[in-house]
Amino acid sequence: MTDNAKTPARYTITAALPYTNGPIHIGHLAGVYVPADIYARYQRLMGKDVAFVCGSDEHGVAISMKAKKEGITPKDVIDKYHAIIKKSFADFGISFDNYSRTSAEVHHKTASEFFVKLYEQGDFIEETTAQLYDEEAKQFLADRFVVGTCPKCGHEEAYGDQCENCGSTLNATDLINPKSTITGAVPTLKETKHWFLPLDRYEDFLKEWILEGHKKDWKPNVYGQCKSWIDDGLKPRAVTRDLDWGIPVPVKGGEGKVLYVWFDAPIGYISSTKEWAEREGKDWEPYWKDENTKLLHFIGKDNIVFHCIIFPSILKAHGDYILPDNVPANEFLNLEGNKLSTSKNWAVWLHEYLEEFPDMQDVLRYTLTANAPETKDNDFTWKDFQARNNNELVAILGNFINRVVVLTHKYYDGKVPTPNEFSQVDKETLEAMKKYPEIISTSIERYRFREASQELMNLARLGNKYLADEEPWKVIKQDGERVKTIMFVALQIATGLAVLSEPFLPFTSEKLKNILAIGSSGVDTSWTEMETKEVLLPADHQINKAELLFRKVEDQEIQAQLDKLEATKKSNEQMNKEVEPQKDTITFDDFSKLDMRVGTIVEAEKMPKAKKLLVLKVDTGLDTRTIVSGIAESFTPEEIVGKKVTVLVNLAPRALRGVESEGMILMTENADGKLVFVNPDEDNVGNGLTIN
Ligand code: B3M
Ligand code: ZN
Repeated sequence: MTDNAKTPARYTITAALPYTNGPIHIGHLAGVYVPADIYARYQRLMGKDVAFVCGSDEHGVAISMKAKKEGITPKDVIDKYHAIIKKSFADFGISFDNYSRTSAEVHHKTASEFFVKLYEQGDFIEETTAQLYDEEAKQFLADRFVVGTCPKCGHEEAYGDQCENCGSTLNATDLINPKSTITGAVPTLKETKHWFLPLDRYEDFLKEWILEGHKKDWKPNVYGQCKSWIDDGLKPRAVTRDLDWGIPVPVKGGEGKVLYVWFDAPIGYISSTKEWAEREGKDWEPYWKDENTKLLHFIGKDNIVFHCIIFPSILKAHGDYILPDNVPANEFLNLEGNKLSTSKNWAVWLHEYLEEFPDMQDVLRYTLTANAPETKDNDFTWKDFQARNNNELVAILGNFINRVVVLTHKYYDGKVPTPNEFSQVDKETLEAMKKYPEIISTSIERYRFREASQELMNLARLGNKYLADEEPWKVIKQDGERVKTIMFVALQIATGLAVLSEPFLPFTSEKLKNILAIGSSGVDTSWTEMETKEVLLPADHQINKAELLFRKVEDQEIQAQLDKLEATKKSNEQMNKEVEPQKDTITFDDFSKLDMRVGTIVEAEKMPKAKKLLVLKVDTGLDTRTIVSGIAESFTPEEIVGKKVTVLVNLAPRALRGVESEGMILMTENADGKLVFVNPDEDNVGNGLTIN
């Protein structure tokens, strides 16, 4: 059934620990929690021993920043959002075996012990280096406390530890034009001691384990990212920070320093497993140390490097732990054509959804699964949500079940009828149904959840078509015996749907099992039995009354959601319109140092793998030189060749992604926020003209 050679004895399934700096939105759900939950529920149905663990990620600069912004303490921040997140996951039916938090004592202890063990084994390099420092805030600038231009892709909002645009991990000192996010100041350099994990020492191990060992079974997006980092060469990474929020560095000389959040957070999976095992009276160790355990990390694509390169290197260094068998990372989900953003409030928040659409968890689960960003970024639209609900859940699945249940009550007082001889169509329909457990299993085992959800809907389609073709409501008038057989077959399909929908639509599956009086309330049919069992729901079995599985979503409800987003858009625009304050004055002497000339763009091409950058050749009158410009999102190379532009020619050259840029093209933004060239009156000037 699966392409795994041996059957694992148990599954340790982790879902990325969300930062407690804001609530959960649909991007998190589609990328991580819904697929992880489908997988965990499925393996439990297969009778597997599963530990599905998660928890709140409560350290790191994301939390400190939120606290500063709201004028409260980091502890207030984590308590507030941990509660919101934990409740919304539970209400949404994410079936974690344990949801912990990294502020828990068990986690501080586990992470500290890990650090000490690696320290004592000599796995770290201890080094004093110059780090970015904010003189005004009197603080070192690590991680999200500093932003700057990514040296790899030119993204201007890269953090000190990572560029979320290209996924690269960075050291803060790699950033071009770094700026403090606390004060806006340009940082200075100041010496400080840290512990580094020398990732270069793990290159051979990573090559063998990932590049050779997982070429076939890891998703191409995950494998490809890993390959490019390993091919680029890995560098030592600091695993400690000069911050006041986090787990104190537990070794001599570590006073006043904390562990880097990405050192402690993945260890949170282990701590969460320990907490669970303790509560359940189990031994946690096999879940992390037994080779026969399948360890899986469900994450979003921005977390790949931490789960595939850094955490495995830490586990490897420790020596006692197993490595992940797979890291089925997803791409991103957008909302109505725009990137989801917590700070811009461009999101559908889970806790709000649950209030606005009570008892409709499965509709969101289904929409996010059917349109999951598994192989590329995808877009969530409210229209699609409505269509998935009205045209699939209501019109196909809901409609089929309703007809079966209502007719069974109408004709037989809710008792499953005894069938007569099966026709060819009956036999084919029952045979077709028996294939679904395997079809859906295969998709799930391959982490293809959208495909799996569509197969489930295909089974409902099969049932719908069967009823529409056999028309028991007509046949009843002339051939009552035939109708018994038709209804018997239809009831078998309804039972199959109750069983197979559980991982995807757990609330619906539960309701359906109650209606059919199966599961805890009566006849028992399991996923695996479905293939072999002749009869899923026996004759004479009494079912319960029909109950509404899905309701139609009306146009006004969708409009209300769209209006809400429109209001968000308006208020964001309003904020953007607020004119930036004037910068500090400069002297005339400062200004006259700028040497600006009129030039002509003679060549333009896109910088490979950089969304924003164009590489230009500009005739400045002095020479023809290369200038790298961040305008690729506003102009195509073709449309700007031949354009006259103003060039700052005496700007110190700097390398952008390995290309030396010798000057700057002057641009400005028009009232709509669109970039435009500061260009001279095109026809009347020649190259090289000095601008005064
Ligand atoms: N909290 C990052 C994120 O939410 C981080 C994941 C940790 S998983 C160990 O994207
Ligand atoms: Zn980047």
